[in-house]
Amino acid sequence: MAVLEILQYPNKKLRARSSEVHVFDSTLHTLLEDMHETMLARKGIGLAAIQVGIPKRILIINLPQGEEGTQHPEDCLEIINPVITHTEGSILWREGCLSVPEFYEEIERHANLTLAYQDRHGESKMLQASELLSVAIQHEIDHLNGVLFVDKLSMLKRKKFEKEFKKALKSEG
Ligand code: QAP
Ligand code: CO
Repeated sequence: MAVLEILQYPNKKLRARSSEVHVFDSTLHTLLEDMHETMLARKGIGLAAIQVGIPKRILIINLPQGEEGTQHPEDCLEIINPVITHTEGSILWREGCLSVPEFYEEIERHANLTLAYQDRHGESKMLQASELLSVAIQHEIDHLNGVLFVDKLSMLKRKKFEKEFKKALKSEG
């Protein structure tokens, strides 16, 4: 088990289009486990493989549950080769991203979706998602296509992001 390095904006690798997974072996399982450890260590709820430098269509989501907001590892969704087959409605959600630390902004997403994907053994699965899970799935699938949530901002909010990013760079020295 290992905590991996998370690539941060504006790293160009985050712009890669990730490739489909065809081999469901122990190397994949180790990657999924390392991604999970990395995500929890950084206090994240979702992570795509490209964020740890692996351009494969793999993502994990572990939503907090209950009053305490505990993330139970057994609730972690491991989603491979996802395809959204149906969407409905729209929803605004204040998003963040482990690859864009300390910046949060409202993004419009589909409210509900149906997803076809494969699990760690290559078994085909479907799920229906709404609210936070729906948002998280769309955010992570964007990563598989080289898209970051800040790409979806209006021109005005994008300017705000650029300004905050440059300020953060300076204060790092
Ligand atoms: C994607 O995001 C997401 O800036 C996952 O300093 C976003 O886990 C899914 C994080 C919105 C659903 C809704 C961000 C942690 C974590 C930060 C994350 C930070 C520390 C983001
Ligand atoms: Co992200």
